[in-house]
Amino acid sequence: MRPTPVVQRRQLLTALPAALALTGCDAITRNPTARAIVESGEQATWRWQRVVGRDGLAREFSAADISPVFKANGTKRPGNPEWQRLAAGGFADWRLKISGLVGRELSLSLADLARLPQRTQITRHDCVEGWSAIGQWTGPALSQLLKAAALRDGARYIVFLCADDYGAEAAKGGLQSASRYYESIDLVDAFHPQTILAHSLNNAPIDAAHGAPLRLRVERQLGYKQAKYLMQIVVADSLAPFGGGKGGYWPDRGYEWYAGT
Ligand SMILES: Nc1nc2c(c(=O)[nH]1)N[C@H]1C(S)=C(S)[C@@H](COP(=O)(O)O)O[C@H]1N2
Ligand SMILES: [Mo]
Repeated sequence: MRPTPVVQRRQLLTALPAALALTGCDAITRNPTARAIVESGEQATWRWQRVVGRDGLAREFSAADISPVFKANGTKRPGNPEWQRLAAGGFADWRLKISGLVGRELSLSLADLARLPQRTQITRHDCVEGWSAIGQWTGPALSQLLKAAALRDGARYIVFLCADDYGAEAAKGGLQSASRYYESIDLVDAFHPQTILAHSLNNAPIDAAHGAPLRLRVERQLGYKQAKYLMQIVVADSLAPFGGGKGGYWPDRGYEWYAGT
């Protein structure tokens, strides 16, 4: 097997934010097949970024526009014991896992996420139930994390698995039970500059009602895409294996998967 040119490896490694806790990194960089996959994944990332450059931004507002009260909707406090245990510990033990079609699986604490470059944006959240609210969200761009995880060829969707079983439906347990909230977006939205994983709302850590400790903000889409209580991100080539196969809790129940505003 031809060794990877040193310069290529260096580029790959310097592209990784130093703050990220890596799992299985050594094993992957030592394995020539895995290494080739990682490198082709970077090219896929690059191609997508070129596409994203043409896309517009959602409107951003000024501090004076921030709603005095940001309504909470859907789950306001997940009932499952794992989330409650994590919340009781101030989310010190919470980790965001990134897995699936990646060259490197990641497991990130809130401190890891806070050490990355942050984006703050004041945007309007529109719920299909007929209310809107303007809030200021802060967190790292999703694109940074996906670059660090190194998407593999075939990656088409980013799937967000949440901690809550929705509403009155019986909790059957497990991140992929039918009652579990989840959402997904394509790579264009995933690499969009306003797509962030927010840990703060209006300069304070997100509270239980609004999705503690971390939620998706994908600003060109409607409220139900803004997945709260994130636990795991899966990079996938198909939505079929998740939930009812339509890419989200509400899309499985008839809502549009692409909920552009
Ligand atoms: N995990 C999870 N995410 C969710 C929901 C939910 O019930 N659970 N509700 C969705 C809907 S319909 C809306 S309008 C927004 C509400 O976010 P908010 O509570 O911060 O206003 O979150 C979305 N994301
Ligand atoms: Mo909503």
